[in-house]
Amino acid sequence: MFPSVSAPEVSSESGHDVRTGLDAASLSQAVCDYLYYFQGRHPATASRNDFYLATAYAVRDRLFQRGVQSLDALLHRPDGRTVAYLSAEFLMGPQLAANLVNLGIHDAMREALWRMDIRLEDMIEHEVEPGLGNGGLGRLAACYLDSLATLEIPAIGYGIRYEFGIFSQQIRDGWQVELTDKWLHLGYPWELARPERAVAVRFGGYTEPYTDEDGRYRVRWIPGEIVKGVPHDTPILGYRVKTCNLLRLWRAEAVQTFDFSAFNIGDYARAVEEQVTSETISKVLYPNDASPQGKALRLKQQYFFVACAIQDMLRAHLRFGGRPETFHKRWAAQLNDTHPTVAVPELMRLLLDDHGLEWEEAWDVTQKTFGYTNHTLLPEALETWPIDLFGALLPRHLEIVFEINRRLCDGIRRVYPGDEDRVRRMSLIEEQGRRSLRMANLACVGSHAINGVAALHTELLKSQVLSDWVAMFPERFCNVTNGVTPRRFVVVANPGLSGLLDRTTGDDWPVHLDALRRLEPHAEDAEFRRRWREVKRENKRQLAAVIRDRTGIAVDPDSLFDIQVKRIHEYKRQHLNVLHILTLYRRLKQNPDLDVVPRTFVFGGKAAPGYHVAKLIIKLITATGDLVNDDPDVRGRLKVVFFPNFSVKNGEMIYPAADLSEQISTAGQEASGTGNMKFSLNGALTIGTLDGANIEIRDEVGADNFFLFGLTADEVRSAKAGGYHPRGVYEQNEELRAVVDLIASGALAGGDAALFRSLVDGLLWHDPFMVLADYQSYVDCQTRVAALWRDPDAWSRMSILNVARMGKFSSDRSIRDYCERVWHVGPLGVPTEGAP
Ligand code: T68
Repeated sequence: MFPSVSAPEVSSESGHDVRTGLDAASLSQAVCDYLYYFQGRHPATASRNDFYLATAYAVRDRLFQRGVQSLDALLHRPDGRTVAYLSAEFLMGPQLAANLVNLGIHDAMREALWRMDIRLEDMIEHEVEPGLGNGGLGRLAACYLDSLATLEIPAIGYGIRYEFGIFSQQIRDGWQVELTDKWLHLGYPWELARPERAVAVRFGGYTEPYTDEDGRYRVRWIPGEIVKGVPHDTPILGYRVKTCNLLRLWRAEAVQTFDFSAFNIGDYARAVEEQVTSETISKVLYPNDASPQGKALRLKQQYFFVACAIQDMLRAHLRFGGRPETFHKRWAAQLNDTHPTVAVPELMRLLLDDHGLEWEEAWDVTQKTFGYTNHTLLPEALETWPIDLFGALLPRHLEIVFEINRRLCDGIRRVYPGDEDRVRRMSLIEEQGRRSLRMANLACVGSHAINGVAALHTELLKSQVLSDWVAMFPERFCNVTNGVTPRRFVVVANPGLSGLLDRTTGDDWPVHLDALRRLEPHAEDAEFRRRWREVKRENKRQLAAVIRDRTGIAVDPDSLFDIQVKRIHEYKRQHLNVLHILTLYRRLKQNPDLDVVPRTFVFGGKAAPGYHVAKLIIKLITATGDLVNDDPDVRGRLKVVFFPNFSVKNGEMIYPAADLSEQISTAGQEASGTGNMKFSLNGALTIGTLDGANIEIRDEVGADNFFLFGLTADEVRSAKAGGYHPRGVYEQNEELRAVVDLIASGALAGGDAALFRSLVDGLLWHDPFMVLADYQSYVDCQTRVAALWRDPDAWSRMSILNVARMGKFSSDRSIRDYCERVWHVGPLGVPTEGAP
């Protein structure tokens, strides 16, 4: 145990202390000291980056101080579990402003920097975010870390420290161009490398049986390659609490930097070869958010971070007196989708081979340790690994997987004698085509809890994708609807609204989001509505300035800001949005004096580099902008903007400026969505389908305060089963026909009718996401939106009620649900009912 006396006390607000003080004087001294003594800079000649780093280091000290004390408290508690959130992605976003807010020193730091003639806003603006995730799944992991710390649940996020995160997106000639991300370029001040905590990870080779001293049959794994995992720790402080958890990301390095035998004979290139191949593992994030590519390097990444994490957890457990067979009493590990699922055979391997447990005991520990969260129903997104590839990389794990499968199949046959079809469906091994390992099945069999991320999603999982698993293990299933952190997405992102909320409802809403209900009576107060609009108007003005700066497009802050930002995917239907824009455009062309509501359509989001249709949709959006924005008949009433490089940082600017949130996926496709929550929490009204968490948002805010359109998931299914003919829909709808023809004509492509041909043909002949089927309902709904917009008081009233009723969608509520339903832990790891 660490002696707790050595830990410095967290100082009070008034204590003037360079290391720990939270007052402006201490902070400015700390920043200065970093500049001088750590960075070797004089304030007079220091660059903006120098100041940013010094500021970040000063904040980081105060975080780590709390981190050390949190760890100390953890080590002294008698029992209870720590949560390990295993995720291949953590999309953390910028750290400075969020940490200042959580520490409660935003104003003190502003003052501290001001004394040095530095603006805090410039420091915040300067920050480059680590884009170590693709989208919703990675951002959810980050929101959950924030809530875990805020709820004072001991937790650690385990993942990969990619050297290159998600690409940075530029738009050139209307097309997406990918540039390498350089988040480490100027130094990343929030992390601390811990080379002394490095672990070894093995790959390849072969296994061999042997008999141990007690005459027991054992297996050992002789690896063909060993790589070092070096942890890099980022402190995760909760909001206005002392609990500070860790995000521990692993970087792959060579075990020996030089192969001296090669070096000595003069082959320098070969000497560093091992280093290069080892480091490749954590080099780059795969930029696909849906269809996995089955690449060996991706499997290596998955095993790499999982092996590091489990070793780290087991080491801590044993070091503090735990025994291998009580591992699950100290750790609750969550699998964020199937990406970390190789953790199941890895824990089995360690317990069996390294610690000599019997199979049944090891399996019991393993199942009690893991929970599995599914994030998608898309069949193409369910991960599988070719058996030959898996076995070549992880020969011992394959043996263990085969044994898990043998026992699983025996179990199925016992419960369903003669039902070989069921055995085939539930088997961990897909035997059709190239034999492969089904990771979702492995996650299901290896976990005591399985959850979807919104009520509809969990229902569909249970009735469709995982129905066999529900039949056999009904008690494992539960739903945990996603949530988002109101600290980052309101307090940090929308200070204008936060201030108004504080003054109106009191300042406890960031941690008790249900307190926003207190806003409801104010919806009837005309003066309050005016102030509400003022906040929104200022956020829109700021976004308009940024849009002008980044795209050259001038937009009117008084127009309706109609926004769709998320990954580009056919199921998310950005092209349905475009069809509506073109409908309005055509109406204006036919009658330039038509009284339309001025709108600014903003799109943002990245397309996977190999997803051609998604990239074509981006081009369609920018081409629509080119057609519409400067058309004299439009007279500036419609503007279409593609905001480049959507990221957490850009999102923090965009959500607070939205009037209308586009959540228009085909019903049954979007597992949950979390952007829907961020928009609504910032006062945007939602136009959406009955999909994912939209359903629950609508339930909470009230059907009258939500613009609903489109087929339901059931209707989509029966429409498809009954033979859906999009061409027929097109032929029978004159306006739809006209806009589709407009796209097909080449009018958006400088006369090149071939450009959007594949997109148009896809819609007319297949339309798997029912874009045409939902077109009319969507356009009609948009007409209702426009009508409401003309009544600012009615609009504001609805906007206020939306915010007031969003309490359920705090990630704090989601984390409480996980604690209760899945992890069985409480604050500081105190066990709750049902704990193993
Ligand atoms: C998203 N999934 C869901 N996946 O699409 C979204 N996938 O509905 C949900 O709200 C969110 O998860 C959180 O639950 C993703 O974001 C990925 O990013 C991804 C990445 C790699 C491989 C597969």
